[in-house]
Amino acid sequence: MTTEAHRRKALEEAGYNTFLLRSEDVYIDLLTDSGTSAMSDRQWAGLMMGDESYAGSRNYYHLKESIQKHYSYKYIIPTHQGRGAEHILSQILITEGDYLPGNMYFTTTKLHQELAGGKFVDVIVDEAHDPESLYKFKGDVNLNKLEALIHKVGAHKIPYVSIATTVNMAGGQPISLGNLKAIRKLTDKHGIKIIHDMTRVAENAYMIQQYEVGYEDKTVAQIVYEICSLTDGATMSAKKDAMVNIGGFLATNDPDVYDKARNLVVVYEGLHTYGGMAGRDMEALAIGIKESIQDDHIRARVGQVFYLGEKLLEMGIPIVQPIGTHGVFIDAKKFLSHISQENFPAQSLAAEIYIDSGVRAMERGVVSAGRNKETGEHNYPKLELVRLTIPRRVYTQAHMDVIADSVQRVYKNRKSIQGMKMIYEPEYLRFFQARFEKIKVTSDHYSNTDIPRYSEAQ
Ligand code: P61
Repeated sequence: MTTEAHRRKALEEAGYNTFLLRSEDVYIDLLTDSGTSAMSDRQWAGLMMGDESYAGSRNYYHLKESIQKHYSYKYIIPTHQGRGAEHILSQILITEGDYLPGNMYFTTTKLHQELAGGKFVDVIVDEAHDPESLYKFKGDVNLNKLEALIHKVGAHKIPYVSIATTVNMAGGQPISLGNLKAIRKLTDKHGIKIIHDMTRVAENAYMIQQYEVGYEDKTVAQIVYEICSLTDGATMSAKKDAMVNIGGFLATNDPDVYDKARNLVVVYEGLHTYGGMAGRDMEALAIGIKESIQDDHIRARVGQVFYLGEKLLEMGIPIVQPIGTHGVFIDAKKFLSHISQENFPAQSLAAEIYIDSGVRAMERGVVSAGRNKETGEHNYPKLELVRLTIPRRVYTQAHMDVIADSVQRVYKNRKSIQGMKMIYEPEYLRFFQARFEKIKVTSDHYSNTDIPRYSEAQ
């Protein structure tokens, strides 16, 4: 635990960017669920069975079997993490001038598509951009939008449709199997592939089991398998669902894509039987995959996120609904309605929560959305969110209570919170390293600045 004075100094030194804080200055770390989950006793035992041979490690074969058995894909290539797989796949499948429709953008996925010469097109349902819509499957694709794009640019300009399970930027929202089957039908008609960003597929499957008619008696493992079977290939950041600290892979059913990927991976990651991973990490991943699709595990995992979300809703805090599966996403536009989007409300809110309690959250709004490649202007997403991300098997319900109390305190004093200006902006994925300054109050814009902060009021 740190003092408020300590946190104020630490955050100022970090340029008001929670990515730039030292973890030692953080009390409860909700920056991400990526690589931050706790490995099980079995996974740790797996580390001890690491076969660190340069080529043909035993652990690679175990990982391959685990992916084939649980995820259905035929060919696999380990990579150091998700973006390593995105890079290789984008370089192979995309040519200059191609269009990549998807169920909302993800930062690294879109960047790799652009670096390969493609243009991302959002074809998600409109409900996904509305934090208050209670639609259960906000990860669904609007088939009319997809069909319109195919007619406009031609199927030959669309190498694949990107389907994420779940949709991170929409607030951890699932896609339904009914929708995925309809996408499969449409893409089959036009000879277009489906590439699956399967980073949180088990969480998505759990929501299907809970809400989609006809799946209530299926296991999460069965639903995961069915989702994967409907797609042609996948990129995976194994640091989420599969609960390893590092790792990922690229999977495909297409022998030609596999051949090219097997060759390209040796340029950027490592030999095709380890990609970017140590043997021991491949072993922990092979075991983590199996654990991640167990019903009891996933119910407890998503249940904890729901516990926090429901608590915040009871407190009247505006959050994205339905509650997501890997975190609770605060609607910063509504929370800080006096700060205009160009002054980064979500960035400002994440900073304020950290100062209040040492809870580290992440901005998912205009800073994350970057700039329009053609005009150079900021992209202004409809969703301006702060993500409270819950690592798996790490925190207790008591931690959730501490988090909710902190958000409530900040909410009570919200009118005193100021916006920010960006003073340093890196070229790629700017949110990771951008720096900010608080805006000096010069007008009556902040009408309630006389409300004392919680600590001052005490
Ligand atoms: C996260 F702020 N996610 O949620 P890699 N697809 C999807 C992801 O969620 C994902 C990757 C691909 C992170 C880490 C992170 O803008 C950010 O293993 C749905 O991280 O390379 C990663 O997988 C990429 C945080 C990534 C970000 C990008 O916290």
